[in-house]
Amino acid sequence: MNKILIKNIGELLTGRNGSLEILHNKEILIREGMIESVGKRGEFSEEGCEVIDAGNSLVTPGLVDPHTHLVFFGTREDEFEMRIQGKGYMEIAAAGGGIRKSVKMLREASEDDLVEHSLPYLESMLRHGTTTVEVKSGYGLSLKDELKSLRALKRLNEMQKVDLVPTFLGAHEFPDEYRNDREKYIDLIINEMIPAVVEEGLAEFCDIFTEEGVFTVSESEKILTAASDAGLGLKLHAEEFEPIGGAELAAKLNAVSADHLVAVSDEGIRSLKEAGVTPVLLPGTTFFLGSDVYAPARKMIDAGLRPAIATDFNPGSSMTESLQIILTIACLKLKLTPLEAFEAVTLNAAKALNRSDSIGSLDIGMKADIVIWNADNHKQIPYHYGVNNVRTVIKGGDVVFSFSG
Ligand code: IZC
Ligand code: ZN
Repeated sequence: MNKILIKNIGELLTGRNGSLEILHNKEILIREGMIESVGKRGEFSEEGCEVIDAGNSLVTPGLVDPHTHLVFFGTREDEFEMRIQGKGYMEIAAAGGGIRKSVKMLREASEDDLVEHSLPYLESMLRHGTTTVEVKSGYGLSLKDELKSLRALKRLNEMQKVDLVPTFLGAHEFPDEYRNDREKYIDLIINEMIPAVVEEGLAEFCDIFTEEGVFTVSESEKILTAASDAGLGLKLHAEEFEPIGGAELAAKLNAVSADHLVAVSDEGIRSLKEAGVTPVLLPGTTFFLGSDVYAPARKMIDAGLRPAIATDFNPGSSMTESLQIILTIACLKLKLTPLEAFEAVTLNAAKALNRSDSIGSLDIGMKADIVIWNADNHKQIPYHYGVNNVRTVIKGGDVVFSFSG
């Protein structure tokens, strides 16, 4: 396989001792799709190498997006307009819009339709520097339609360059046919969906929308315990709108991540820290919902947590594939420094996916997922917003995208 030398790196971001560090005047040697060595400028021989000249610009790990709902069918721009006119997310959902509208649309699509619909979004993510993406099911809400979504995801993972981490989210909402029999839907998830998903090896994680008006904390505990017993890692949509104890539940069940956390309590923050749960913050969603109340990111950092951030890419509450705009929002609204924001989409995002040993850093032995930017330093990325700052994307040692003007 190919040997690549990335030379003339201006600023290099890489993980060291658990945090992201800035290094200068480095070069990177890649072999067999992995980082073989990181050295001083001019240290490595160019012989036998494909040489990429970074031209003194910024080089970072490929970005990791640890929370998306990418497998959907059809869009919901009408709700965007309703929100501008003053309607709330939960209000639109209660009126039959929201997730349930996406469920209606997805149920009418075939597995092939889902693959075809999702592919351009993944290609767009790659062009924006994202090399690994977590993707949830959750717009099927029946055995057949959840399996259809996860099978489409498996095919997508095999047919394009972005690495996909599949999550089963059958507990995203109660489908219309079970709205008056919650117990029965929960039984269906536990006794039919989880076993089928695990049997076919279609998911790594199980997630749930634990929220006032959706799944209660005790319903969530029942479902997540069954998922954990079946061998799935755990994630929760916790305290997006109301602090009902989703963070404490995430801690109690040793979830890998607790996501959203806009309304998390101080006690919730303490329990996440004690249990080692990674917070995944979704400031693009708060922005896109037109709210002014953001997750208390600084409080979490002060408590010793290291938050990841994600796009939450979905047709309702965050219609963007780009982690770059999310970096800008994280800096302005969560008050993360640009370096903390980059750490949140590299090291910390990899941790939220149980993949710290292979992605999110450019240490020796890590996967060669690398972005070369049209920028001198990392601060320019959240600063130069609303455009694509990517110059070159390298995935597993292959150049998979180059900006051409
Ligand atoms: O389709 O609205 N919050 N799930 C929980 C979502 C947002 C996705 C959606
Ligand atoms: Zn979500």
